[in-house]
Amino acid sequence: MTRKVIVDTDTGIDDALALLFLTAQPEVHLLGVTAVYGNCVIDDAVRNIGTVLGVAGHPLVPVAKGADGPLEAEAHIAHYVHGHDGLGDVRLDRHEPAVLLAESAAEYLVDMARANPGEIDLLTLGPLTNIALALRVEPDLLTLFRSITIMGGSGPFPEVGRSDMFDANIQNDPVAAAAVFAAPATRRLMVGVNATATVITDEAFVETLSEAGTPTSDFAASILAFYLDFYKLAFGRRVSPVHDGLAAALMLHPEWMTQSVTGPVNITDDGFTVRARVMQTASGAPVAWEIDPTPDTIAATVIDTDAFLPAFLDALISGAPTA
Ligand SMILES: [Ca+2]
Repeated sequence: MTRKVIVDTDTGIDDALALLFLTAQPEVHLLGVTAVYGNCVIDDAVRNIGTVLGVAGHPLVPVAKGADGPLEAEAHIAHYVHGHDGLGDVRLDRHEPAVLLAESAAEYLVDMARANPGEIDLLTLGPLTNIALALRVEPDLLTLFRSITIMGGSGPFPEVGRSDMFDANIQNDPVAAAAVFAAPATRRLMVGVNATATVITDEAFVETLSEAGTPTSDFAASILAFYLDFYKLAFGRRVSPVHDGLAAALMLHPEWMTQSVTGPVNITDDGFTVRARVMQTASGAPVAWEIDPTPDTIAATVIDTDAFLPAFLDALISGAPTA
């Protein structure tokens, strides 16, 4: 079965890998890509999409430019994570998309959803600003899409004494996130940092990519090296979580999510960090306050890493299937 997919991305390093993974899947028809600020500034996000689509062998996929900052407050650009250009500062030959649409990302999302009701899977890999802007135009946007898969959020509350990784996509635009998690949706899947933090690539993974020597694996290895250098300060070793690649994979393969929880998601701000959480404790009990009863979101909690990682590696090596 063909899967029609639109990706909204702030095209940093793990976003690039997610796009390479998707374009390597024979069943995926990538209809378009929308750009948002986040891992880098918006113009770099657009340029990085053009560059990655070129490497992936899909240079003619349409691209729409979106928001350059959150609905409220200032953008925080993650240069220290993804390099100044968003792709680890290793490419000198980045280029604009061959097909850059005149309409905005939000307009494109509304038009595509209305023209293809129930047919398109939407994958979001950055702050949710473009989706929130589209919801202002079309409040039923997420019921017109076949599904929305969100890289972002933190799952249910953790066990006492444990904490989750930084939830950048939610922290960057909590107002937009609140709108997206409150909207009616056909199927809404949260692939949060609670899940992505458990799936890592390491130096051996990068070495296997380098040794394969294909256009996509060489590119993936070069940008992943930068990412591993950032995360060494978090873990003391050169590894990185597969945030966006895992979200792309779970959109296509929900069976690689061996456990999940389902319930309303609210935005929490403890004064230190902002997150999107399923309003449940780690043991599934209700939280200790009155919640906003938003419609259900499925949140991934346990991943079949043994199924996902080899498929991810294979896709980054093989690249797009030749017709
Ligand atoms: Ca991203």
